Amino acid sequence: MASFTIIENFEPIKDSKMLDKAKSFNRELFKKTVNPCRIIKGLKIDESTKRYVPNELIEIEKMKDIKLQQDENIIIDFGNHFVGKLKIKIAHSGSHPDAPGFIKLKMAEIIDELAADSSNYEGWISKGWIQEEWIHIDEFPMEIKLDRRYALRYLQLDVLATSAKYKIYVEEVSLEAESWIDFKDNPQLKKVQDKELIELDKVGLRTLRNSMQNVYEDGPKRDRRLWLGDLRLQALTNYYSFNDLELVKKCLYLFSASKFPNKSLGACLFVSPEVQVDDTNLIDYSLIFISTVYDYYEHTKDIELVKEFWEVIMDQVNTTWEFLGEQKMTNLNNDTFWSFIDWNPELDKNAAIQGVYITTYKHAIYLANVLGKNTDAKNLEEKINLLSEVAKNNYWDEKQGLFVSGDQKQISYHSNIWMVLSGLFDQEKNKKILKKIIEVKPAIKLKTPYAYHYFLEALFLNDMQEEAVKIMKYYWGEMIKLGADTFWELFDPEDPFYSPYGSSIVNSYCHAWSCAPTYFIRKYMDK
Ligand code: RAM
Repeated sequence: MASFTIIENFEPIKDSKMLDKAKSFNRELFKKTVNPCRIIKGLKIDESTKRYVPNELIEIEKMKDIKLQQDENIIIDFGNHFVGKLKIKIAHSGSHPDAPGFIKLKMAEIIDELAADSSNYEGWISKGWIQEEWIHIDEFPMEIKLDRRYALRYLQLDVLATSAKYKIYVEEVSLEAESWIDFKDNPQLKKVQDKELIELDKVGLRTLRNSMQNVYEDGPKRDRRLWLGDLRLQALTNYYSFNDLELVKKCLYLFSASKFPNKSLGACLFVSPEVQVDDTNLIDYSLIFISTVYDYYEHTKDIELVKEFWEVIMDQVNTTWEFLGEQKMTNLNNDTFWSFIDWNPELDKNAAIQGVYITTYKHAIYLANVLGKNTDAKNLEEKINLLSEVAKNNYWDEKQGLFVSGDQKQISYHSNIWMVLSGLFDQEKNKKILKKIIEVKPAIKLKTPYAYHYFLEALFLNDMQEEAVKIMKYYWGEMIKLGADTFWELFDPEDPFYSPYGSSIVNSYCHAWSCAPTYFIRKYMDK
């Protein structure tokens, strides 16, 4: 099911002061030249995982010996996931070329993307995200410097045309990797000895670095832009690893620089050629802005920053409050894209959203008290009391000992996780709920590392570290077993090719909302 919004004649409010502040953080990205490490000849299916794996590996020194004729290809492996610009020198062997060469380049984060045929793509998000280029070569050798930045580990070159008189080969190839973070900056774990956890942390860290570009991108292959829900989790992980405060501030200012006409913050933002909020508003993402400022304050105790954003925070409180109407709860289905929570079309989101309201409004109260905004704090407290009352009366099912959502009284992980996070009940009861949900294994599953992040948070906050580590190893660990160099946007261990977009070829395989292991390991276990 397609999930997008189009608003006709959309006219965002611009805030030039916020924009100038955001711009003051602009800086050059760090660069590093990466050379390939091996050649892959052909792919085959691994029967146990149903995923593609290399058929044969060839040393990189032999790259120039591989002369390709029409309909042949070469796969170049850079050994790990990088984000940057490619340089390729293509030469010929044989007679003087009597016709242009015609090649296709395919850039892939994981091997399976190479095997997918983009001409069969029928998903509902744009085909433009598939990383491919078609190039004519009129004169050999030709040095190709791709302008477009790509996210890749693998580069496949298909020869679409030569002539009977000559063959094509790759003489040189390299990648200029880019990141907001210096490539030398590699924060190490101090205490953790468990090898699986060390590996999870490493992959999480790489995921974060590769998506830290001119903004916190959700994924450097797709959507290559700033999303609010993603930003919060990236910033949190960053505090415990690279600890770069500038990019977080830059992104907070950017979101505040272009808003919806009612002052609500958009779910995501374009920064180029000009900063403009997208015409998508997700109620949970607007609310999560509050928590992103709260987290920043908790980490830095920078009261000045809270002051600067207080008005924006209260705008989010007011617009989201209006959204609730008389009942002080939502009652919406998934026919429109009004909230996110997770990429699970079966999910009834209403209970979970109520949990997001209470959680984030509590963060707002905390900040109101920090600033001494007593009237705002009192006002927020009244709202929270009402929301909590409504939550208990409408979503709590005493008999089952779980929260349920919607007319069908749906049981999901999501409703229970968010209600636990909202602190409606005490820790003892929260533990019971979390244990029960693990035992019940609801049919409505978590489909993204984003949703899993909040599951881990609920477990860690309620003193259930053992269960959290088990889940971390099961979920993120399984991605590593399947060959992940960076963590993926979407993953269901029981349905590993899951995609809400109509095809997993457009899934992002370096998606920074999935760095949870790095955050939780460093925050709770590496002390
Ligand atoms: C997708 C992206 C992004 C997320 C939104 C809701 O487009 O994966 O990360 O925040 O969905």
